[in-house]
Amino acid sequence: MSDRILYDYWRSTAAYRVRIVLHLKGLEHDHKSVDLVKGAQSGVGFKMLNPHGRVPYLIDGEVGLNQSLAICEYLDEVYPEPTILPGDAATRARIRGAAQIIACDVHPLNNLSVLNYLKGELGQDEDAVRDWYHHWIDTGFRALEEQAEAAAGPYLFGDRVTLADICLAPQMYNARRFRMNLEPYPGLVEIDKKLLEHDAFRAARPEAQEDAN
Ligand SMILES: N[C@@H](CCC(=O)N[C@@H](CS)C(=O)NCC(=O)O)C(=O)O
Repeated sequence: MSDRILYDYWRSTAAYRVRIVLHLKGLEHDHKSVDLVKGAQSGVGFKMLNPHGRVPYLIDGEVGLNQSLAICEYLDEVYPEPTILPGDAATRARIRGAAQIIACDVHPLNNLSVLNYLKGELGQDEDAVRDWYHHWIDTGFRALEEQAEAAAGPYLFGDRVTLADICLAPQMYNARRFRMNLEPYPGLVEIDKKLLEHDAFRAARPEAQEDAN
């Protein structure tokens, strides 16, 4: 049993980011599945740990942390090799900016509780919810496509995997899951293909998780 435990769910986009970083840095860890479909995130047990009631939540020895970007940056500071924030201050800020397009501007509008609110309280049908989902991904992907086309490759910021790629791959998974047409973003598709050849990304993908169903 490891003293590093990731509370996650196989289909959680935010937890997927943390899984990639753990594998990239070769950090041993155990998983505890929080079944979001059954509402386990709102259960007393999990909420005692994380009052925000969301995954991921990471325990690293004495340290307990929520929020995927905060966890990824914590892991990068404490276990710096290989870094996910390479380069000078300006480059690191650009990498964070690209990551935040997904993590702050796209994902919060498309997470489970938002979709349930649209369907439930606001009475929207499946087509309207899918259009909403695609719309917010499109706004983010259009901006990132420019970065992808300017990149020397194979990844968003050159030849090293960064926090931006770590946010991109899970969002591409979601876009495919919700049957989005990815033709308008050929640069992102190309980068995602390369990322999925990377061992850390393969190990972290949803279907490779024990709680996948
Ligand atoms: N900003 C948070 C978002 C966390 C989040 O929304 N997690 C989702 C799964 S991807 C969740 O736990 N949703 C449960 C719910 O909406 O009830 C992060 O990056 O960690």
